Amino acid sequence: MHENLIKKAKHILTENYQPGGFTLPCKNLYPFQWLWDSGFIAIGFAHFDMPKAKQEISTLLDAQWENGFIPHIIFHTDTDTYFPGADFHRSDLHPLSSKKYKSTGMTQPPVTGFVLEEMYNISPDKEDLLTFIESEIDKVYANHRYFYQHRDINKEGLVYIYHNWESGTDNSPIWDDIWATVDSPRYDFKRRDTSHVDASQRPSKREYDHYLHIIEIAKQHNYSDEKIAELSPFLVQDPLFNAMLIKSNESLIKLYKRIGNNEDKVRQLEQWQQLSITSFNSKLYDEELGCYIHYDLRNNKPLRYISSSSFAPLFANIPDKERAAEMVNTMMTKFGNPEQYLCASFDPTSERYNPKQYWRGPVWINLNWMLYKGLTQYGYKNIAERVKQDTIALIEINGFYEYFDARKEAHGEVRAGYGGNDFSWSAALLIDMLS
Ligand code: 2M8
Repeated sequence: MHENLIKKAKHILTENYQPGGFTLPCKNLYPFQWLWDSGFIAIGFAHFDMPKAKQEISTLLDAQWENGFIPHIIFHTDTDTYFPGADFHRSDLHPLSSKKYKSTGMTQPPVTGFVLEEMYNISPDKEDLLTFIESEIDKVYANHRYFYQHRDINKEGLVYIYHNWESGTDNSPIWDDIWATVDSPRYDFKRRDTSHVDASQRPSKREYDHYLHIIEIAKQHNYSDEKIAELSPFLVQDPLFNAMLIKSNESLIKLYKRIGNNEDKVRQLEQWQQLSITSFNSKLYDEELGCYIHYDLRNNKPLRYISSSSFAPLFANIPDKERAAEMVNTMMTKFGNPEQYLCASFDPTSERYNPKQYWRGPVWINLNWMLYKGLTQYGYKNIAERVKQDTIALIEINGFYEYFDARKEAHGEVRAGYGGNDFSWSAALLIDMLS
């Protein structure tokens, strides 16, 4: 079953793999290495080419800074086909940044811990994988220590993101409330993304002004975490980001126990984990909406919107069974109309929903993959199966696009897969779902 799809998916990953030991998210559109893309890509490669899966993670972790931080883009080449590139981001401003690689000064959802566990579970050769994990795991641990030391300003076990690009869900309508409070300058710059894909499917010029403005503030302070926490107009506790950290904590605990002789680290991880889960459940759950939401630390208020990020905590085992049932009910009521594919990235009943525009509504395969795993874990077999079948259908009808229209009626004569084509994580995670 689906042999041709799997064959095509493997071909895409292999084609996007680069001599530098990493994989492009998508040719032309994203010409470097991205953090969470790399994690998902490694899971895909693990099914048919473990050396590449390992290399992907090793290259990513090789770009880690001395303080444990892992950047969101690693600029392996000098191409100027992406904006903003290395010269804009200037990672060299931070005293502890990598001397070997140029990068951004922001990060992305911390997936690396659970990716190592997924690779271990996939591998037929457990001994070999454990040796690999032993060589890399302390770097991931150092990354988590960085988060708890520098990004948890209230010491409550919840870390902040200071830029929408750190969330991975770049132009989510959730950020509109924040942009309304920021008076960013109007910059003069040349976009590159809109020369590769349709501008109406990407963020607006004004949104890019905000994106650049926050980076300028961070650069003025040499990417100091303390200064960023004090000055960034964007300072958010994101349920997707924090759920990834919690999921990865859990994986690190399991893997360290398997390796043995790491009691101190296990104890520390368990402490972080307990505080994080408790605060996550008390601070980020919205009883009335019946799901998790974002918290705006800068303006001290919850951002009460439902997005696919609201359900990611299922993947990280965060809600109890009763709460999980409420969440599933919210999801099916708002997103589960049979005329729609699961799962739109933003609440389809909201006036801010846009089914074609990037993170403002379309379905994304990485979120579907998490949802599929989370629902399965909590025993929602039928809904999990629907997420899986919808994912397969979207790719079968359109190809391996970056994101997809959630409305069934949109698929037919015209293509309703958007953004870049031959997109790596769509390929990688389909391989995993079908294996
Ligand atoms: C998108 O983000 C980049 C900036 O990081 C961009 O639009 O230029 C997002 O979808 C992000 O989640 C993803 O990691 C990246 C590469 O696929 O593209």
